[in-house]
Amino acid sequence: MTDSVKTEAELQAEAIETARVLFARPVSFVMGAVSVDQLPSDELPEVAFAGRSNVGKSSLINALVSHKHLARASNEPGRTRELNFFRLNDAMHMVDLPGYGWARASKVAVKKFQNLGRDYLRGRPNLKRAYLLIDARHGLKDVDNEPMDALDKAAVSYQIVLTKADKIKPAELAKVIAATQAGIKKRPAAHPIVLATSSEVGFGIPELRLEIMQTCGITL
Ligand SMILES: Nc1nc2c(ncn2[C@@H]2O[C@H](COP(=O)(O)OP(=O)(O)OP(=O)(O)O)[C@@H](O)[C@H]2O)c(=O)[nH]1
Ligand SMILES: [Mg+2]
Repeated sequence: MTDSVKTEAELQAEAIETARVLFARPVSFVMGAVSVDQLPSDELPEVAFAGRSNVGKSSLINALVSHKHLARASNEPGRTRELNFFRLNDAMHMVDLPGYGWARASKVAVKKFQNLGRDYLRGRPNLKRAYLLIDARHGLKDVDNEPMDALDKAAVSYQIVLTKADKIKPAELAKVIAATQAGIKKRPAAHPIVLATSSEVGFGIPELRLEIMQTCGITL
């Protein structure tokens, strides 16, 4: 018998493949909620994508499901103003949140959709994890402290995902990852590992799919 025990690397490759299959399953837009009284049912496990305006939240959702235009991405900051819910394989939701730190809108309008994101993050029982996106070129900025403080205070698990990794050299990326990991060390609700991605070239996307699948407890 040559029924060999699988190596760690083989198991990881299999898990990555299962996650790829999950994210190739049917995905649909459920709704855009403009208030927290309108959210869809909270029966399915859910993950949400938060971060500064223009950091690449909508693009990342599109990259995960290999669709170009499922979530509306745009160069115009403040594109996403609602909580946009997407259902994957009738098994989980992904939520595209409005961005923060966007100066070029009326203060009242900005506050309204930023409060919406904050209220959602604080009060959603089926939210398994928030992914807080940070531009790999810039790393953590002061403006990112507010959402991290709120997530720590509400004890909502979150993980930092660097975006637009294609825009910097690998050596710089390694430095930003290390600096970001150091920057969140004392944050109680932050996952210690910082992931790096590029929606443009697909870097880090298979690994993020696996993280999300495991976080939502999905098996195929
Ligand atoms: N080079 C590169 N560009 C990216 C990447 N991800 C997003 N972008 C670009 O960044 C811009 C903003 O992307 P969005 O996905 O719309 O950003 P968002 O975070 O959803 O923005 P808001 O909805 O305004 O909060 C778009 O022009 C994208 O094409 C990436 O990985 N690499
Ligand atoms: Mg968006």
